[in-house]
Amino acid sequence: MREPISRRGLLGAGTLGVGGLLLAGCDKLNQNPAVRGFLASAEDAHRASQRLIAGGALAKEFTEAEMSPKFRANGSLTAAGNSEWEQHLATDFAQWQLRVDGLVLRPLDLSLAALKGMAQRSQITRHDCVEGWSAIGKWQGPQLGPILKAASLLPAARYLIMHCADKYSGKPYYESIDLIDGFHPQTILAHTMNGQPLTVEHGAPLRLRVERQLGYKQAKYLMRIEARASLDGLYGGKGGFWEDHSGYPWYAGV
Ligand SMILES: Nc1nc2c(c(=O)[nH]1)N[C@H]1C(S)=C(S)[C@@H](COP(=O)(O)O)O[C@H]1N2
Ligand SMILES: [Mo]
Repeated sequence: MREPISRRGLLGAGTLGVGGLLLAGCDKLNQNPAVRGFLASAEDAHRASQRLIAGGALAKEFTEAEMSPKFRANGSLTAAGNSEWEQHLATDFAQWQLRVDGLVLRPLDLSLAALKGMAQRSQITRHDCVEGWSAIGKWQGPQLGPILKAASLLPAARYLIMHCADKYSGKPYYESIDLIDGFHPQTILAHTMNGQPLTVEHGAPLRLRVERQLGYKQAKYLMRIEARASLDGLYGGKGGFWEDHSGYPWYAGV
């Protein structure tokens, strides 16, 4: 199910400089006014140029034979304590819906059936946790990009907040990514892991896979994706649980 990346801008990422990439056009991204705004803003110029050098580069993908026999679970191992999530677990997530809202034209409520009915991507990737372990697993779900398109991001949207059902050490877990990762082909909402429905310990019913970043960005127990203009005023303001509480970097490139 791996898709060839055919856009010139993405293919050229290894050889073109930042200017070349902009000219060659990462077409889809540059057409998005929010991404253009992001790239144009001076305060983000440095980060933007770093991201453009990485460009549309894909995280390495592996073969079935390379999959880890055991994929450790880490962080929260359940969202029990959240009564809404507990009720959904008790009914096998039949009534569960992912909310997509914030700076969008059309807020969405997507059931698991709806997410499974969309075009699926499957990828075998390596998960790297800052605590010093890695595991190779297979993930399946719809790409986030088409979901964002369906919701139609407003021009001011620059961040996508992943709101999770669990608390870790008593505080709500959340994460955020920018639109470059939001529209990256390997950014998927995974409902299936190693060919089985996502288990509770790995984040049932749905988690983010944003494959060019470290483990703590891979938000489990997803409930809501909120498009925002800024991270200010959201929890600790640094864009994620570990960013707020331990000073881990917001962009956690592998
Ligand atoms: N909602 C939520 N997502 C989370 C965490 C968490 O505690 N809560 N821990 C993160 C960390 S640090 C890692 S390494 C991975 C672990 O994913 P796994 O349990 O599938 O191995 O989930 C990440 N996503
Ligand atoms: Mo982690």
